[in-house]
Amino acid sequence: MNLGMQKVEALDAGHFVRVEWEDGSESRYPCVWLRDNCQCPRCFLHSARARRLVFEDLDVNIVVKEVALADRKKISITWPDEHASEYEAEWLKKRCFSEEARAEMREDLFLPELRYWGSDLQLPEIPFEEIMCNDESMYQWLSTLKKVGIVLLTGAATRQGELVKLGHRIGFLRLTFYGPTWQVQDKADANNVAYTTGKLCFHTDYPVLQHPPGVQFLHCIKQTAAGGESEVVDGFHVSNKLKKQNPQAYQILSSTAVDYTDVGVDYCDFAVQCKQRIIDVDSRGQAVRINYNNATRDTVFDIPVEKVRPFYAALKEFDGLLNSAEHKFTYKLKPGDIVTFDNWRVLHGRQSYQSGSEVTRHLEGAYADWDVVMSRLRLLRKRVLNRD
Ligand code: OGA
Ligand code: NM2
Ligand code: ZN
Ligand code: ZN
Repeated sequence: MNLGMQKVEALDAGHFVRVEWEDGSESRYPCVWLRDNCQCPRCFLHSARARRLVFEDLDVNIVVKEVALADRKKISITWPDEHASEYEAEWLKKRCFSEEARAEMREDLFLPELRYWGSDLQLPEIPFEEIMCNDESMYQWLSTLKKVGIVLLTGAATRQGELVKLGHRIGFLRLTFYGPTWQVQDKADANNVAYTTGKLCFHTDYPVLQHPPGVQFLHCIKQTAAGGESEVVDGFHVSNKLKKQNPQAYQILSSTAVDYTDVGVDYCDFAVQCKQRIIDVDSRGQAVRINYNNATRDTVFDIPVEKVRPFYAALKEFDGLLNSAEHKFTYKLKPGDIVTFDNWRVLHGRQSYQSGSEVTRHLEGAYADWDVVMSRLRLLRKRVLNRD
């Protein structure tokens, strides 16, 4: 990382700057990018770590007037209008445009590595107390949550309010129409199927929101004796399988906009509508978010009539794979457990249980956004790996 530079030169009539590193490797930087990213106080506000330069002042055809090695750790550039810029070796090296350097930076910033699982999942567990008071454990928790998609926190108090504490530890929770946190229990005139004793088939929460919550927490406060078991499945793993086994079904689910609806009263009154693809994919066709809740899928279905049956057939294929014994993992929450999972990746369900005059099962739930969780993860990673 502390590599110096041994040579610097302008190329292509001043449109590029080429740096030769001490190990003989080279990097090329477009001059428009260098000018855009001048780090001087006129161009860059260091207190905000943000660009001051306004785009209208950037000449996209700019060329260097002069470029020189200030020392082995710094280059200096003079621009045609005599503006002077300096760039440090380490700063440049990290921003090299080579495929390898960009991949390294991407991994550093987004931690994209995923570990897929099926019924063989070894549910990662960390004591709640540990993550609340130890940064290293907190880092272990969030990095595993990102990589595996699910972590069980154990030994929390069996009363409401633990998730609010967890939220403060991360930063803040995501408020929705069901409140800052919400109580999963059998309710009279339930405003959501989750608030009954019925079976919940595999779903992701809240696809009716345009930006569904990225992370979900379910804290078991009370567990019923019979029934109420939890099920989870790795939606990305199953999507990969579907793509291989039935590319046409995958194509339909990743392109059809499905209507979702949620109307009622809770934190306040609401009438939410949204169109989501059940499998959201990136530009390479890789699943990046599952948006599937059979309960809130609207009766309104805004697609041409001849596409309706093929859509149901495709969804049947996906649902069949989700529920296959090789893919799903079953467990039962105990009072004091908090299951934390990637709500964009992991689908969850629960077995039905007996209703009665008393509440025999009570979970407190909450959401967080991936932006907030990843932000905390980056900060912890820097601190834990000692890279401030
Ligand atoms: C939910 C949910 C799971 C459970 O409330 O959305 O999935 O075990 N609950 O009750
Ligand atoms: N609850 C659990 O999409 C959904 O309706 C998921 C949300 C009610 C907050 C359930
Ligand atoms: Zn400048
Ligand atoms: Zn749910």
